[in-house]
Amino acid sequence: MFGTSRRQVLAMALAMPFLSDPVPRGGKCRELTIKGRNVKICPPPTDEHALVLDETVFIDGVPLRAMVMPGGFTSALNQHVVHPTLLSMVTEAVRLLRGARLVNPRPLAPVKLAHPDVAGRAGGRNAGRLRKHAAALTAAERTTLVNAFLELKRSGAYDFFVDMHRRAFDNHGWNAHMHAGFLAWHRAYLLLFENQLGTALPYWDWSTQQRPDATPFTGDFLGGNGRPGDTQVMDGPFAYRTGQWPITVSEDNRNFLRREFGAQADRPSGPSVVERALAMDAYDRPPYDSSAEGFRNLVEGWPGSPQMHNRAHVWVGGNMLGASSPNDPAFFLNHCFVDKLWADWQARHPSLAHFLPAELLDVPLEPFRSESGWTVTPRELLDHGTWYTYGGAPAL
Ligand SMILES: [Cu+2]
Repeated sequence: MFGTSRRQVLAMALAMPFLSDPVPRGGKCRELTIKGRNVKICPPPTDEHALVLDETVFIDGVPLRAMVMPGGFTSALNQHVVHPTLLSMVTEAVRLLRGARLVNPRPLAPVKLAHPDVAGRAGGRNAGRLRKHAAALTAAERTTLVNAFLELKRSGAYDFFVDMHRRAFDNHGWNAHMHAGFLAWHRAYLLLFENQLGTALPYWDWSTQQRPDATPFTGDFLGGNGRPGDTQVMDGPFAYRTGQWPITVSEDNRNFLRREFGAQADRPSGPSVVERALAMDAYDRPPYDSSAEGFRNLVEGWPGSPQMHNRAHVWVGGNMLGASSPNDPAFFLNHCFVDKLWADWQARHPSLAHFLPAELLDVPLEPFRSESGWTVTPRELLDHGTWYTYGGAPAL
């Protein structure tokens, strides 16, 4: 037997304190076998600012990108939950790989992207775009949207967006996650993406649309759940077998879209959590990370992890768990709803600061400036209405 029993793992953890310490220090690298895979765990660098752990955890010799966060760790394979120890993080990663090979792809060469028209907003390409509730799209609108996704994939631009998000996992220039910048970064990301798409993104209100076989997870839209075993999505336009949606930028060598509804969270967050978030009296508070108390952190989903945004990723499962989660078009419908919640929170609290910390308000967001020449700051993004508006839920 190659597998490691629970008792063996526990015994090893006790024998190697750095495997079970929340933030381990010192000691030598250790090797162990989990489900037949060779796992090496090295003590993280002692530099407190070295939050990204590139050379700390290895599966069959390939480094698993990981980060230290308050209360534990997170890895590129399962970015939306806190793992209390390095050992629990890597054990989960091995399980998710299901025998696939971990890979660390090189960054893709930047693709030339047209950017949103900042100066002439009123007449810009985005102004007036209506982002609808996913269930309010007509059949023709769904077809237009699906075809736009497939065309972006065919052109290579889609995979560049996946890569941009994958690299943002450990980008300290502008933190896209576990940071105050989460909402502004993703608002910019969606705008740039929508601009290439040429049509408005809809939003998936996961607080009320929780059925695994209903919008947006139908055969004429995003397709449904993955099959048992390898969790491969078999229906809809993004199934690998259609030949139109090969996964090329990923943490591992599986080239098919995967989903595993409900495997790690029984259902997405409901209306009461949404209401609690909308009632919060601050956009964000120090230390502006995954332990902060405020709207941004609750909507991102770290308190009571996973909640809201994180929980939608976790509920869908498969590709949605990792740093390259935009591989699943569901990513964009989730983030569109998260962006709408920010707009809803702003409308409910007109006198509060709509983005914090103030010193980042006028700092251009990255990598949008350096990689696509689009200079945009959180301040320029605060009024979403200059770019697009949101439609309401359809009447039942
Ligand atoms: Cu996300």
